[in-house]
Amino acid sequence: MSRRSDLPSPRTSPIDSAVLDRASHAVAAATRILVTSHWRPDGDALGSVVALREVLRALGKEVLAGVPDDVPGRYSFLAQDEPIPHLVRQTARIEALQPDLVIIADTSAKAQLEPIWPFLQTCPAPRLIVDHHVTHDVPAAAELYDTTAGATGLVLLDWFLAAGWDINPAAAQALFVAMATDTGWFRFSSADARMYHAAGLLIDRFGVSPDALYQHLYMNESPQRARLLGAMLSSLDMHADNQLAVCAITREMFTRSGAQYWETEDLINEPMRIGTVRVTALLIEEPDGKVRLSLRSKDSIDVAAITNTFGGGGHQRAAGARTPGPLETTKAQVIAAVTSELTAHPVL
Ligand SMILES: [Mn+2]
Repeated sequence: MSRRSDLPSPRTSPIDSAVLDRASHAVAAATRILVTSHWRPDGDALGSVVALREVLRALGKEVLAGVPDDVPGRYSFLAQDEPIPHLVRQTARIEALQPDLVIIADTSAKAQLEPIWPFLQTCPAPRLIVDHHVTHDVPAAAELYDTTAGATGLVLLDWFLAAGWDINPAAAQALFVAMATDTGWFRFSSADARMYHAAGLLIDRFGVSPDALYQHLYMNESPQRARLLGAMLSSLDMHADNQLAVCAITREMFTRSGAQYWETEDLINEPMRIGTVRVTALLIEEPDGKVRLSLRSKDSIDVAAITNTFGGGGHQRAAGARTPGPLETTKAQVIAAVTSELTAHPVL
């Protein structure tokens, strides 16, 4: 393997240092800061919110950091001493704070902020956005916007280092969780050299323990979920020359396993382990009989284009839709739609 010392350091943020400085000055000028992120918060959203809370408080700022939603139980360890509040239930606290800066992390889309957007829209404080998503329709006075970053946590880490601010152990852990969860524990293509270097830095210089975090995040499931996984896998059907895996979770499986609907997160990735599989479809029967359809693709098959025909959307490799059901009808339609895409785009 050749050495590629001619390449710039993978630690380099593509954000101009003048832009980083502008964001740091916005913080320096503020005393009361509201920090928030998107609804249905994930590890990147919550990790970013917690990291900002820690770092800004260490700078002497008064900080209210919350999300417009409940925090999923798997992330509660991030903020054990002071749980992350559901901001929509805390509007009195926001009004009492009278923020002179609002920082929005891991989204810049109004639709993602919907429960809190009416408040944000009328709040006179300047807005600072830190984000890595393509959808971008929230105006801001300053923005740290880097679509090449695999996580908002990575954009934040680069900013904190550039600003020379203290990153305490809770902030370092939160940044690591943000980066690890948004890259599927450093497996997705978004886990590039810059991401691995940043993770190494958090371990080496800031004392993060990946093993403990992995256990919190991924080895912490309920027996009910394990039973649901078993039921889902026994429903596995292969189509299109074993290129399409189809699984279904019925209402009866929920009842039998005792698992909750939110515990279906990540289940769709299991059939993706099959070597011949290019697309996986998971159909989940909801309490009202409607069907939540999820599709994943390993290669060039655009599953968002397929879910669009069912009134849904998403990304090229991960998309979803809700259909009126019943389950068997949706299943037959999905098998037909995906099979025709697979046939039209054979592996070369
Ligand atoms: Mn993210």
